[in-house]
Amino acid sequence: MDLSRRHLIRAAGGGLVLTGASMVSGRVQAASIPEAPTVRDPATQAPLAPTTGPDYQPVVTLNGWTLPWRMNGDWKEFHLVAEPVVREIAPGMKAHLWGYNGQSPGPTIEAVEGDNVRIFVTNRLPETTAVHWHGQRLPNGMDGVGGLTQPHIPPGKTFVYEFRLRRSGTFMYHPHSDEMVQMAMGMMGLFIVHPRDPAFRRVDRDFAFLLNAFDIEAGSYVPKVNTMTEFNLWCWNSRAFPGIDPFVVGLGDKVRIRFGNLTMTNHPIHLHGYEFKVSGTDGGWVPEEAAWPEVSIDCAVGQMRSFDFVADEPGDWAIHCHKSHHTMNAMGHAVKTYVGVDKKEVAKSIQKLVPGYMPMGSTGMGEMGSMEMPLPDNTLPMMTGFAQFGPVEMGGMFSVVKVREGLAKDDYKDPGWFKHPAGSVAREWTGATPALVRPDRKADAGPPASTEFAAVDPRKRPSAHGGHEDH
Ligand SMILES: [Cu+2]
Repeated sequence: MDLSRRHLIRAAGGGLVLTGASMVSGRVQAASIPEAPTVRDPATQAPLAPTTGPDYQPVVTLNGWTLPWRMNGDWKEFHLVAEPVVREIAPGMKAHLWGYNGQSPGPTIEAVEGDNVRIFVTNRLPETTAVHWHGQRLPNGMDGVGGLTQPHIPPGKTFVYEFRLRRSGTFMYHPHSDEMVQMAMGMMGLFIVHPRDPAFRRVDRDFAFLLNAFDIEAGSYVPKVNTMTEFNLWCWNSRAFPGIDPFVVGLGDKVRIRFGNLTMTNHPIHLHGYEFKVSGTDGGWVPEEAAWPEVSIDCAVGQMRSFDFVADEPGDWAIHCHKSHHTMNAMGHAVKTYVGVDKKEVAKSIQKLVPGYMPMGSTGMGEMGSMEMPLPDNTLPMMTGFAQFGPVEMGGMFSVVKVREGLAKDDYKDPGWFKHPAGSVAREWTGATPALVRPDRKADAGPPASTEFAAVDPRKRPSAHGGHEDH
């Protein structure tokens, strides 16, 4: 039997991905390990549409890719390679991490409820590893807990995991061997199981990412693996804004966004412009009658959530973690607050000692968003990114859901910035303004200082001449 044709997987972009040793006979193939494809490009790769078995809408892994597989009899075979990788966190910064098949996170494993999966794991790390299939129902010996359910996988060895996918849903994989170090180094991946019934809670666009965090000092490349909470890079799929790709969706599309949290703290993920419903967790589907509407969904450590909405409002809608320190890149938390402090005089004295010293933050930190400051090697500005109206002043866990009319079904290309209908953008008021400054202020006194604005006490009745009566 010529198996080779069946092992061609068609990428949605039209490209063909050849997986496995498809040029050899079935018998040899059955005894061999499938190829382990590698991707290093940090851009979001086209999803892999199914060519055998039930149809499904493939997931788009944000700044990632789906692992090709081969069929071997009744088994869907995958090959993960645990290895050191170099990951660009955002343009201008690279991290030396550990991951799978050339990338952190590893490639997304995608299959269908009822599939028999055989996953080969080769260890190219300098220490032992093991892979836990988070959320999957499986025989205990396939659970991947080093020491407890299997021997740790020594460097250079390949282990094989075999189990049947009993239910559909949003799952992940991560090490359970020197777990703290290996997850701090970026080892993790998504495991999406589609329903056997192609119509079951189907959407038009399905996105997935993992929340992860690193502590990498400016000028260095390797994460500090002992950091517990004070991370300086808050990432989605080991990328930080502006390195995170947009979620491109067509107007009217049914959209699902799935995410899992492998950081050390919770993240309230907030989407602007829509209400949505949580459709699933790593425990399974939330019955439709049990889901309530939300605009933010908090995800605890080790949890996964998927939420669904209909994209009926065009625009560039922000999606981000609502902890505002998590939409910042590397920052010094020890910096004092200078809001309201006039540092002009003291800055002059400091500049005599430290040439090039810049006083900052007297009016807030927003000035950093538009400033070109020299940075140390291999780090990211704390707040950055530009859009059509100016600096976005963000970093970390931030991206944009771009909802556009007339997109082709599988078009995930960045469509650029939203063209707002005339008159629909917030604008400067140029008409008559009610008295905001003290009535006793001279009209030709120039722009008012903050102390010259009138404090209006709503409990006091305005007097006939427009000011306020004191009692
Ligand atoms: Cu967060």
